[in-house]
This record gives sequence, structure tokens and C-alpha cells, in this order.
Amino acid sequence: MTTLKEVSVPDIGNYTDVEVIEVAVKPGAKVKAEDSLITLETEKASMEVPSPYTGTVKEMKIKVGDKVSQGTLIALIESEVQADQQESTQPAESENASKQAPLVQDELMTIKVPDTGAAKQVEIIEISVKPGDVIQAEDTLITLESEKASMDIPSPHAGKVETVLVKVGDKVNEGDAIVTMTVSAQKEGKVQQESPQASSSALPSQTQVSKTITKPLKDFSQVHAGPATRRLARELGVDLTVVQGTGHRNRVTLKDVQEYVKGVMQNAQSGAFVEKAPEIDFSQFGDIEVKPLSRIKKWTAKNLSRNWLTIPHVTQFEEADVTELEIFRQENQEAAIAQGTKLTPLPFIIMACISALKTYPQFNASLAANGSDIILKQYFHIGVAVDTPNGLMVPVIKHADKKSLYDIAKELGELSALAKEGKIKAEQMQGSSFTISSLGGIGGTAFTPIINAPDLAILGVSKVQIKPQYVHDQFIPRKMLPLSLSYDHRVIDGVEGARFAAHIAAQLQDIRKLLL
Ligand code: CAO
Repeated sequence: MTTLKEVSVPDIGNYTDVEVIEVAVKPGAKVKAEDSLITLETEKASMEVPSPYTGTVKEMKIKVGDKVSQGTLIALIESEVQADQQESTQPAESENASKQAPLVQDELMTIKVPDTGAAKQVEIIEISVKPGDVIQAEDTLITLESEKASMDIPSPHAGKVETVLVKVGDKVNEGDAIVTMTVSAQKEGKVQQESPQASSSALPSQTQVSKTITKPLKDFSQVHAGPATRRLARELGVDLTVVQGTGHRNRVTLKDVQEYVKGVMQNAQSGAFVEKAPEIDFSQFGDIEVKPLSRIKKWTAKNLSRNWLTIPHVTQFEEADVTELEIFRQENQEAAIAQGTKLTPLPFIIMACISALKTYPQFNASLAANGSDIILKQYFHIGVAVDTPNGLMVPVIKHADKKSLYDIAKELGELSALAKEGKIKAEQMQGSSFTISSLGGIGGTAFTPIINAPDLAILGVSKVQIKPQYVHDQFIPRKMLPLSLSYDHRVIDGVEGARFAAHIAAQLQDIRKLLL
């Protein structure tokens, strides 16, 4: 038998008109007792309101942005538990809840991995407790990470951690033991008293509402980030989907959030304030479709806007006569294919850039954070912009100066394939000292590439064109490669920019110089 149950906002202390920031379930969803229904957020903290019942959500009575107080109706849930059972033994509706019944004496308990959905053999990437720690119910014990996302496992009890039975790197399944802990009768009792639901008639007495963000998301979330990182991001109002993760599997770390905020602050201090564009309802002009930007596009948009606004760009245009180079390239194409790669103009351009970077080291550098030092790099790591289905990515060919033409061609092919397949790792996109953006395979006569900070310059490459050149008193057809060099004018003077671009052109023009 099923019964329709009303779920209301429990006692939430002195708070009223608290904003709903997340609705975790939809009508038709199956929920277990203790599954989060909604998340509320006050100015100081956020709290999840869990379902007191196992059953099916029939109707949600609120939406994100609504303001609620104690007693506001949240949802109608068709409970699968018999009515008489519910009235008399509400706390026993879930196994979880029954485990949390008030204790009469201290008890040593083993905490196990809960239901992880479809994910099996999930890796532990963080352990948040150690033996001796005194923790609250809902404090995170460990963080798991699947191929796609991460999940925090909270403690169902307050108490003292006795032993930690797992370590980082272990692969676990539902039911595996995580820790043993002493759950104190007194402390549990206190939690029960403090628990806003203890006196609530709408929710069973064991139900918990955490007053801090200890359990940010119930399910595997879209962004890889640990509990501390999520808490910091929430406190600072940072949207984690736009922060680039530098950790394992692009996990967003505390440092990433700090760096992101630092960047925003520096932009603000540099006076890069721009009035926000007005919001326009385009549907007034015709049919529209709204689609979310991919995570990479959002991140790129932030970075490019920051670089465009904070770096005074100058773009120097140049043309390289690549007639001889193109003959050489065609002659060696078969040899390249035999070596498992393909020769496009790009590996030659990378080699020409390295020669220019060695001659003009101020281009192979970054401006120090203090704004008054230049950091000259002794390594030559070349970033290459790659167009992928999810947006622009910039893999880096490390120590390109130590590699042969074929090695560069091969690595370029491998890295761009990984980027296009979405398999590239964060560390393969870090550490560039100079970047190339080639649109030559597509077309164009010139463009103004945006500097890939903290690099100081970027070379844009457009399509080779056959143009008349005046040689030995006559016009002859030559293959000309258009180059567009954008540089940071705070560090690099116009003359240096022109010389650097001319050097690249000269190298490309004389294939012997380039390869020797
Ligand atoms: N002029 C004429 N033809 C060119 C050329 C140029 N400058 N550069 C490349 N080509 C040719 C190649 O030789 C190849 O010809 P074939 O098909 O006959 O072999 C063809 O164009 C396609 O080349 P490619 O794009 O596969 O290879 P690539 O080495 O030139 O570039 C990569 C690799 C990964 C950089 C490229 O695929 C890519 O993603 N480019 C887009 C970069 C981008 O989005 N930039 C904008 C960033 S915003 O500033």
C-alpha cells in the first residue's frame, strides 16, 4: 500500500524566508529516506533538506529562488511504506535512519560506503579524517572519484574516529568499510536535541539538517572538487564550472579557486571594469533556442576576456615566402608518412619560432606578478591552439627545441588527437612559453590572436597564398604565408615585435637555416 505524504520545511532555527538554491529531485523521481530534496542557503550557511520517506515524488511545490520558512510545503511523496508502519516507526523507514537511532551507550561502529549508483570500483582520492578526529554527523570522511565526477561520503554520526580502514588510491564498492568510530551516547543525544527536526512533526526525528556545507552534492557532481574546495568556492561565490582544474583528472583544487579569485581581483585593481551588457529578451524578435556553453568554452571566455582586457596587445603582420619550404615539404611527405606522421607547415613554423625565441629571449618569458620583473625561461615549450568539438584547447609541445621536425610533427598529431577526443590531461596543457594559433588549414589572410597569458606573445598563422613577388627585376608567383604576431606591449617594444616576426619569416624562407 502507498500513501501520499506531505513534506514540509522542518524547523530551521531562527531563519525565515530562506532561499532555495537547488531542487535535487523532479516529479516521478524515486527517492530513499535521507535523499536530499532541496538545498536552502542563508547568508551564512547552506543546508540540505532530506526526504523523510522512501517513495516516488508526485509533485514539487517549490522551485529554485523561492523563499521558504518552517512549515512551507516542499513536496508530495507517495510513500511505499505502509501507513500504519509510518505512523508508528517513521525512523525505521530507512536503514540509514535506523542506524542513527539515539544511543544509550558509547558504541564502536563501522561506517561503510553507501550506494554509489552505477559507479563500481570507485577510486578514493581524498581522506578527510584521521584516527582521533572528533567529527560531526555529515562531516566528510572520504571523497570518491569516478571517470566523470567526484562524490563526498559524509559520516552518518557524530563521534570519534578510531581507525581509518582505507587509503587514497583504494578502489571501493558499496558496503566496503571506511572507518570505525566511537559514537558517544551523550554526543548523539546532543545532536538529536540540536537537530532542528527533533521537534518537527513533518520529518522523522533522525533526520538531519546540516548547518554548514558538509555535503555539497548528494550525487556525483559535474565538477571534480573536494569538500574544502567546494566550501571555499561557495563562500567566495565562485562558479566552479569556470575554474580550470589543475589537479588529478582536472580536479579543481583549493589553489585553483584561490588563483581564480586572485585573477579576478587583479583585473579589478587594474581598472578593467566593464559595464555589463544589458540583458535582452531576443524572443521578442523571433524564435530562439538557448543552449549552455560547454565548460571549456566558459573557461576560455573568461580567460580570453581577462587577457584581452588586461594586456595591451599589438599585432604585427608579416609574410613569409615559403615556396622552397613547400617544395621540401611535398618531397618529404612520403618519408613522414613512413614514420607514421604527416608534414604540414606547422612543424616548420614551430622550428622557426624556436629560432626567433632563442634570438629574442624576451619573447620566451612572462611578466612577474609584481609587474616589475620579467621571468626569462630557459625552456622552449610551445603551445598550439587546437579546435575541438568542445572548444579551444592548447596542448603544449614541451622542450620543442630538443626535438626533430618529424618528432614535432608526430607529437603535434598525437596531442591534437588527444585534445579533439577530450582525452588530454591538464598537465599536457600547462607550461607553455609561447603559443601558435594556426588557421592556415582553413583560410584567412590575417587575424589578431589574443595572447595566451602568462605567455607574452602568440603567433597567428593564416593560409598560404600564391602572390606575385618582385624578384630580380620581375614579378614571379611565390607561395606566401601570412603571419600575425600579437605581443604584450608592456614588455615588448614595437621594434622588437617587428624584428621577431621578420626573423620567423626569414627562417621559413630559407629552409637550410631552419633545419641546420
Ligand atoms: N596554409 C595552407 N595550408 C595549410 C596551412 C597553411 N598555413 N596550414 C595547414 N595547411 C594544410 C595542411 O597541410 C593540411 O593539408 P592536407 O590535408 O592536404 O594534408 C590541411 O591544411 C589541414 O591541416 P591540419 O589542420 O590538419 O594540420 P595543422 O598541422 O595545420 O594544424 C591543428 C593542426 C591541430 C593546429 C589544427 O587542426 C587546428 O585545430 N587548428 C585550429 C586552431 C584554432 O582553433 N585557432 C584559433 C584559436 S583563437 O585564436
